[in-house]
Amino acid sequence: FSWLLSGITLAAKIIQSKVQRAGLNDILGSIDQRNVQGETQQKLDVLANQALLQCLGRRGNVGVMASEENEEPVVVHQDRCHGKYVVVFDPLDGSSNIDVNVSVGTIFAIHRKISAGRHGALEDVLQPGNRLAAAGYIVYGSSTMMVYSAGLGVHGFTLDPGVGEFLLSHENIRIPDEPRYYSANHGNERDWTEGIRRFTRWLQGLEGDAAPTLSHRYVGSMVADFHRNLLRGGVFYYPGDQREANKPYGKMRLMFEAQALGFLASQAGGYASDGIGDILELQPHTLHQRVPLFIGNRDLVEQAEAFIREYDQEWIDAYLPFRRGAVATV
Ligand code: AHM
Ligand code: MG
Repeated sequence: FSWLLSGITLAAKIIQSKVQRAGLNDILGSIDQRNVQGETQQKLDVLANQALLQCLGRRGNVGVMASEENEEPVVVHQDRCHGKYVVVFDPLDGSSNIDVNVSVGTIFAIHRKISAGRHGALEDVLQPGNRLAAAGYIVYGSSTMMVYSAGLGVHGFTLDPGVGEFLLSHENIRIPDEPRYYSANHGNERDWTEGIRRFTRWLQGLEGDAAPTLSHRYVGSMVADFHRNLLRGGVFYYPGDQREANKPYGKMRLMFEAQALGFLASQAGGYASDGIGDILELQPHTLHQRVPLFIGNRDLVEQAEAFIREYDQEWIDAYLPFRRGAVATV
């Protein structure tokens, strides 16, 4: 297992060195074009995907990989004794922030293989989050940090650029009892349901009782938003809203984003929900399926569920067929 993890940390180092030179890469890219290479500069998310596929594909114990950048899972080893693990990843989350020098991240989740052969690849990937063997993320911020759990608490490792290794810097991270931040895209408020609007007002101390009165912070890279809230306490939410493109299930991906971060949240004493129940109990139906997401301090997430139950019956009725897999998300 540590051999597999070292594949992830190697890919993370490759990705971070490219992220750090993102602005310079554009300059080099234009030089490349003059050299008549015939190759166009690859976007960082494609490079990040390649780094993970190559570093993990050569680890003997990875049987199947699934990436947000690939339509189908990639089968590496068919037999279980050589490829007993399944790795699911979002190579570079927060892509819209890459070009403007704002933190981005890599998210990964590791399952045990359950099928016997090639045709079971999708079955191996589509497992609920409560069966995860491990999950984590790397945030490429002012420093590069990997936060990881194999089911015995959450630990943070900071990349020491001098040594070139991830060193244990945050042992046994617990989400603080006193939350400080709420994180959501307020630009979408006109398309939020009544329950989400009221929940937001409650977080601001404007609605109901026992309101926490939080500050608002939103990076727009979920890894960075989650990381801050994990260390300081708070809630991130991307609800299902009324916009045509993502009605009624929102934007986040269950397999590539919500499961891994939900696992980490619960390991740190927090909770992740789709607004109805535990994200980790959801049976996935398709690889790229989307899901509403509320994640952070347990009491805040449960309060979101309560507002939804009270005010959003119409949304619940529209969402349940997607949750059951009777209708696929796009
Ligand atoms: P991406 O995988 O295409 O980068 O999209 C995921 C990102 C998350 O990191 C972030 O929380 C969210 O999209 C932001 O979306 P929006 O710009 O709609 O607020
Ligand atoms: Mg993403």
